[in-house]
Amino acid sequence: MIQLATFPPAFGLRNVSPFCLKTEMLLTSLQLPFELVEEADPRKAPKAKLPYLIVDGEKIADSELITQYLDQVTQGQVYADLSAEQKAQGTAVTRLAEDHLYWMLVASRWLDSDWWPNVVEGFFGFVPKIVRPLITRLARKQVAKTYDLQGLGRHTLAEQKSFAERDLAALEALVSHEGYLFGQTPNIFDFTVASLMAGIYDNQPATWLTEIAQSYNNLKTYTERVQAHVGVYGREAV
Ligand SMILES: N[C@@H](CCC(=O)N[C@@H](CS)C(=O)NCC(=O)O)C(=O)O
Repeated sequence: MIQLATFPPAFGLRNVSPFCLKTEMLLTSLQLPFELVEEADPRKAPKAKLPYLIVDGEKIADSELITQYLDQVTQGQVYADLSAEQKAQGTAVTRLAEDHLYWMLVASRWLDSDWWPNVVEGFFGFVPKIVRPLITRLARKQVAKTYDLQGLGRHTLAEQKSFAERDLAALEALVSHEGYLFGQTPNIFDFTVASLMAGIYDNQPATWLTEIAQSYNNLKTYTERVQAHVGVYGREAV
């Protein structure tokens, strides 16, 4: 049985990481039997990030490499019916979502001082209480450094928000009013966008990014549509 290592629920989200949720959606849509296993400490992952897949004792890390692996073992089912142009567009959208907008989701949770206590509670419950203040401070410093190196961290918050608006407007314009990115069936690229947006829309309490995203109605209904189609939701069941 395939196992998918994901974070424990946090912030009202059953599956808190967009990369983990995307992979869960993909495995479900491919109808491959799998189980979720919780890993609270990403340092235990092969590349110190989640998700990773465990297949016959072998660990495959990184959602994109997992996607390639699943495409291979299903004889090309992941990208079936996609033209070379659609694949190229999907890859470009993935980079926008995962290498740009995603970082503002991280910053809106970790680097907003009002939101930060939720991160401590949601992500660091597994750390012994005595060392938690030290460990969380160091982890936050590391995230701030990464955000700075990425480049977004060098902008004012108002400027970061304007970058987020342009990313969201691009996604809003790309996603269809009724169907999915490339037709009437969602595929891996829809899972990429919807899993990120589910985290942005449904994390509790709202972050500054949630508030900005609320006005993108098309994106919001699309995010719901993708989750409903696959039957996999980021948020916890109510
Ligand atoms: N490129 C990786 C990104 C995975 C990733 O950034 N995971 C985050 C959670 S959303 C993580 O594990 N972060 C822990 C850390 O950086 O310490 C993928 O597609 O799997």
